[in-house]
Amino acid sequence: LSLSLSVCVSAVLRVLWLLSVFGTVLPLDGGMLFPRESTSREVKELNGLWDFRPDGSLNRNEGFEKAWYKRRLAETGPVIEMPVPASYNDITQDPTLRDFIGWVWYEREVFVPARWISDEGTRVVLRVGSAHYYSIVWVNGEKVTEHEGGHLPFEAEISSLIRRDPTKPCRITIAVNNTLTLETLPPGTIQYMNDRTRYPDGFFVQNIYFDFFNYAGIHRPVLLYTTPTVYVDDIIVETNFMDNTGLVRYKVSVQGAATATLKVTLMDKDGHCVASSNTPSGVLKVVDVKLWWPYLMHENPGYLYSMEVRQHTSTYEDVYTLPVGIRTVNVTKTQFLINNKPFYFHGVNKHEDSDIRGKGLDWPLIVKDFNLIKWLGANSFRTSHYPYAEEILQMCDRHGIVVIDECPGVGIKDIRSFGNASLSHHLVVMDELVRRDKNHPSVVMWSVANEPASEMPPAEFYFKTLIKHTKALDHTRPVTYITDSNYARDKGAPFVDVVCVNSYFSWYHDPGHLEVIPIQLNAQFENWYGKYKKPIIQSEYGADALPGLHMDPPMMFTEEYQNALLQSYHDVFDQKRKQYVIGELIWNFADFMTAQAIHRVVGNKKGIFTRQRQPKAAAFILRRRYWRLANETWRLPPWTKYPCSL
Ligand code: GCB
Repeated sequence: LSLSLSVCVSAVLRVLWLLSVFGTVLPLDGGMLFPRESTSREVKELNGLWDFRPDGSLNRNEGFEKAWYKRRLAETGPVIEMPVPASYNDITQDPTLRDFIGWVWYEREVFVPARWISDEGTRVVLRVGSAHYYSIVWVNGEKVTEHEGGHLPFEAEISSLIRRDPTKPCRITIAVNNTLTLETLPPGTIQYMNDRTRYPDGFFVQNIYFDFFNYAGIHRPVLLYTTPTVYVDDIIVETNFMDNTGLVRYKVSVQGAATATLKVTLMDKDGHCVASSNTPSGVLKVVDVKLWWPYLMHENPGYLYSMEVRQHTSTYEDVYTLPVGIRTVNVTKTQFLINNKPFYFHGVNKHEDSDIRGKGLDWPLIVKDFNLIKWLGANSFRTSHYPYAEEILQMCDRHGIVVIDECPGVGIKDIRSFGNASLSHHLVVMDELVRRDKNHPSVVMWSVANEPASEMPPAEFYFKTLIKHTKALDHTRPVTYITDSNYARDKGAPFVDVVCVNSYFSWYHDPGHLEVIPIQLNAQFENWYGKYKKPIIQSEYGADALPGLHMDPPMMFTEEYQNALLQSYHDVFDQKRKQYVIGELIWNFADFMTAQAIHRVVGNKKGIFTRQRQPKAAAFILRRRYWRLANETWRLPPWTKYPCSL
């Protein structure tokens, strides 16, 4: 009976899914689809060396007072060469630039292809992948846009501007300010030290409440791209399946014309059309669907179809192709289901962080990290503590690496950061994040914050509103935030779909006492589950280890201690994962830079890899475990490169 009942319930749910109106609300202007080349679109990357000038004036305002954007930056004063994308902090030998707070100015001149200028039917868009944190952009001295917040893209159409004087090269000036306030994400405060007997004139510091270096600059590619003036502005897809049939609900928005003819074609990997339509929204049915599966869960993980959207009017044609993975995500009281099968997160927490580049997008690093993730047998990561580059999510889509997508809500510790201004900004950041990442099959859950002071009274309203808003933006994915607060006092936990807990037993608490782990970790899980009856992910745990430092019996900071701590945690995970623990994410994948502090020896050393991506002993412990977990759950057949020696 219960079987036929559940079949009946799921049939009803599927029908409801088919009938439901599109739930996704996108209040922002423009869809900001990832720029891709096609027969109707061109992309011109502006990466490389830009002129750069920090505004070292006392009030950091000279650039605006003297309107540096009005002429070439080199004419305003001394400039240096600065690579884009990259953080500027570690590029020079100048400690004041490493720790600089305030406005820095970037400038680059670019020749725009003549056809882009002469063809009035071409739209030219300037796009910045991300810049930390507040950015203002001018083209030929005219302001074209400004954007608050790092980690997410922004763009401006500049067609008419560059057409004004076609003979001139196009001068792009970008001013970026890394100052954090109580109302930015992440929050911070500026503290002026006015005691002249102790500090030099004008001395101030940026206080932050998070544990990574506050890298700044233009972190992701800057580019120009074109579309026709009538263009595909956004595509939203939601996927489902019924028996062998895949269902792709889609909605296309077109800008620039009241009517346009559309052709939507879904193609498999071999380029064969599997479904098509000519309406701006609808449901495509895919017979004998190949679902999108996580790495190590299927012999063909990360299967992607291509959705070609071709729209034309009598004069314009635009073509945009979106990769589409067909999969479902559901959460029960004790499980996380992908394609209706229980999924256990065995993965890592990462950072965008590396030598010299800081947070700048770097392909060799990205590919190396994916190779390490797969070597490790990890099936997932969390974008601690901010959205990662879209290019990284595209890799996740292709490789089947599951992502918990986190917004930059890290370090919300001050009660003043729970006010209306902070909340409104946080909502906008979620709008921008969901707008950017909604179509990635790898993204299975949103995380709206990391370790906020969630026991403070205003946290209840704050997280209720934030989580509700995120669910209204995207009803297909669960929402969480990462907590380290007391289970009994946590104000936001009632609203999350999955409880994500960070804990550092025998490290920050009871340092050196590994023997407390079984009892404390067990209590942690029982308490959270007992109160909320929601599945739990151990979203962080770990210990610092200096590579090459050894002690037996283990002592803190040695490789042995990191190993022993991990193994004690694993013993408890193994009991609880049979019940309601649905994942474990090590803190951290690799060592990373932090602010200077007495508890940090040139950065955080909780990586299982060094910052240069070499393994510590713990990497091998984790590798053995992750492959065993994958094997136990899925009985990996010979198609996986299962390291037999493990
Ligand atoms: C945490 C934070 C993370 C830190 C980590 C640590 O709870 O979420 O940002 O880096 O602990 O190592 O202290």
